[in-house]
Amino acid sequence: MATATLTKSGDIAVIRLAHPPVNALAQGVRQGIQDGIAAANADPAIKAIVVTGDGRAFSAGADITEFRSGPKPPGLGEVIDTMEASAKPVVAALNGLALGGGLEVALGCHYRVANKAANQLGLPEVKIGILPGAGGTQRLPRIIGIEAALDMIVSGNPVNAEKAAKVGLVDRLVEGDVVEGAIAFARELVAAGKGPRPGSATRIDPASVPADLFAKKRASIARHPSGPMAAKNCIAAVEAAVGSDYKAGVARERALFLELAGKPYARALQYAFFAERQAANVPDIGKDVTPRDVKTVGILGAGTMGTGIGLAFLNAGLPVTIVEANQQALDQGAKRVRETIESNVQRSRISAEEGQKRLANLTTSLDLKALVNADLIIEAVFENMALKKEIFAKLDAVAKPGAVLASNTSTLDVDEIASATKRPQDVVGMHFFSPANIMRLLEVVRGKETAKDTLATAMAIARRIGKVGVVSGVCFGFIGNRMVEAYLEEAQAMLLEGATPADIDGALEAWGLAMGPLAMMDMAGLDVGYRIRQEHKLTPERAKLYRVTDAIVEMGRHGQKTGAGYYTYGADRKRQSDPKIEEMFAKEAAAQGLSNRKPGADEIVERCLLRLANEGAKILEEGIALRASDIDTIYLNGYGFPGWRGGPMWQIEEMGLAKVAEKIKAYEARHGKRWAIAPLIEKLVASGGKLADAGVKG
Ligand code: T1G
Ligand code: NAD
Repeated sequence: MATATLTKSGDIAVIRLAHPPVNALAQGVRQGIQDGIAAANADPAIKAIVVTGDGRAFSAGADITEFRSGPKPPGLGEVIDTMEASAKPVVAALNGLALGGGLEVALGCHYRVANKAANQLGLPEVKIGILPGAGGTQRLPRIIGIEAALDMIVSGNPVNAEKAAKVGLVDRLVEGDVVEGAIAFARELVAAGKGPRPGSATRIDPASVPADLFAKKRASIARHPSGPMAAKNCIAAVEAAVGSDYKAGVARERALFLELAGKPYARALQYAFFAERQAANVPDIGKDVTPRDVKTVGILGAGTMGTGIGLAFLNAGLPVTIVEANQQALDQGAKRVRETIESNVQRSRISAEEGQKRLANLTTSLDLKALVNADLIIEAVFENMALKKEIFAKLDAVAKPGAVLASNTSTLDVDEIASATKRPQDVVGMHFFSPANIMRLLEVVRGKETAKDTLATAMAIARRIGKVGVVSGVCFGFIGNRMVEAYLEEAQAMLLEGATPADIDGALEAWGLAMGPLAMMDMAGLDVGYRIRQEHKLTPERAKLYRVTDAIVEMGRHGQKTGAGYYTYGADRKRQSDPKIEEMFAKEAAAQGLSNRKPGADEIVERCLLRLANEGAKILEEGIALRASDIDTIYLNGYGFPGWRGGPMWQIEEMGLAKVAEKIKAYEARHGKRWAIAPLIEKLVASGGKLADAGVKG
């Protein structure tokens, strides 16, 4: 149900937006506001109007699900203009988040009152590839000043109620019931004879704006997470507020909005928004499955991952016990955890009190028995099956009944690990990404015997610690790393064809990836892949592709940590091309009889992308991934894939699967069977189907 209701509290009318869960401004809500304003103005007993939201939000803005069908009248801009034109003062009572169109509604009110629950007030439209399209780019600068408004609109980041009060976005902060507070505020206005105060009425004097403000902002958005369009148009819209009257400014805002709406980058970002939320739905795990209660967390191993995972839980307020086999490793790991928390305090990211709380929540031990009370135990020891099985057998003896036993393995078979226990139903993979306290992705690996409530617990805890949980079945590398294998392999092939590491990384980074494949390998450590290749015998074709990279590792060049890998790294950690490496590839190419065809930037991007997506399609068909959008969510949150490109699966769907199939086959003809097309793509081409419909529903 989407509506806005009108009630009366004496001489004050209260309009309440009601559209659970976050009062998105669907048609019924817009109509309700418009009707409410008209009714309140028509009622002589009413002196002022309060607008608030039902439940936990004021409003999360325009209803994104309406974007595809196009909005029905009344338009939001029109509704807000009606509100602002009210002859009786309108006061927003910000009872919770107000984002996008939600904040624009509040800006259309003449005054704003908030309590602490209004912890997210912002215009995040840029994050979904558009700009505030209901007057926000014109009213916000008039109300809080051009610089603060420009920052909020271009970053899309919200402010909390206190900050909002400081910049003049909120007129009064109240404790307790915000509607009561807003009613009292409205009565004071009436008593003082203060009427409407339309935000749009102010004129921004061009002389008050720093001369280089917009130029500087433009220079700062080269790699904006929303891509090359939205932030640019946001800046232009705010610029249009300077010196102009509101009407002219809003006309410019509209034109700039229309340049973005429905365009590929915006559609990709909106798809990504829903894909992320969809990933939380596991079809056979309904609301009837209750996640287990997690109050305390145990972690095994205080290495890179164990400490990062520990921090992720401490940051979310959970008590953590880290158990190690080695005193020195334990001391070092604990030190790293403490230093990270202390540096967060020093940089004012958290208060000293919060820092103390987090530090006090950390316990360390060399004894597995310290985990007897843990509700969730995450193993992050060396990547070795025998060791992991030994540990899970021991955990089985120690952990309390019902504890969830998770492994952070990146490649090993979770079913085999579970078989070391008498409770395989309690075992699940929780594959964090490094650095685990920062990266948002968590692959939740569902074993053959993983119980539904075990899986539900892992997914719920992911959300609680601010991660995006995505379910994967068991296979080598799970979803993300299995795909990355194909991608890295293609990069090897192109190095042998004469592209330099800088050509490959440069092409992909220019296309939008945070980091190209070779720089990524240098960062992760070239020895990591080397060891995996040694353990799992490669086919002769693959071994040939990796010959130079193996030689680089054998020279002691393990990447950033040794100061050299594909690139060399100076004290500033910036990568520099190394002709020696280029020569090594050229020599090997000659030995293999390959001609130097030096693929260009477009081909580099296309081949990397198609290898990723082709492997993704295989993973989808095998049921390892539940849906194509889950695969994209993994790439957007764990692999530096830009949101405005939607993800590898979205990309090939956009290209058109028939064309994609043609290209893959052409590459197969040129490069051989590593390019074998995923049967699913062929099937979908034949049936005219879509990847989006290929996985599970729900
Ligand atoms: N439209 C439609 N559905 C929405 C929605 C929206 N704006 N916001 C949230 N939902 C759904 C969401 O899909 C999920 O559904 C449920 O609400 C709970 O969300 C003219 C152009 C508000 C911070 O970009 O950032 O205004 O999965 O799980 O973690 O200028 O949702 O339960 O079926 O995310 O507490 C601008 C987007 C729109 C805000 C809440 N607004 N939303 O986070 O819960 S454009 C945004 C969010 C605009 C005007 C324009 C977050 C949240 P389901 P959730 P949460
Ligand atoms: P690491 O070498 O940094 O740390 C492993 C730690 O485990 C060491 O401190 C070691 O002393 C400790 N350990 C060994 N045996 C133990 C035992 N019996 N009991 C308690 N502690 C013991 O390794 P890492 O990079 O943190 O990787 C850990 C796991 O996480 C591996 O399975 C790895 O595949 C996985 N993983 C790593 C990454 C990454 O980027 N490093 C990413 C995702 C997953």
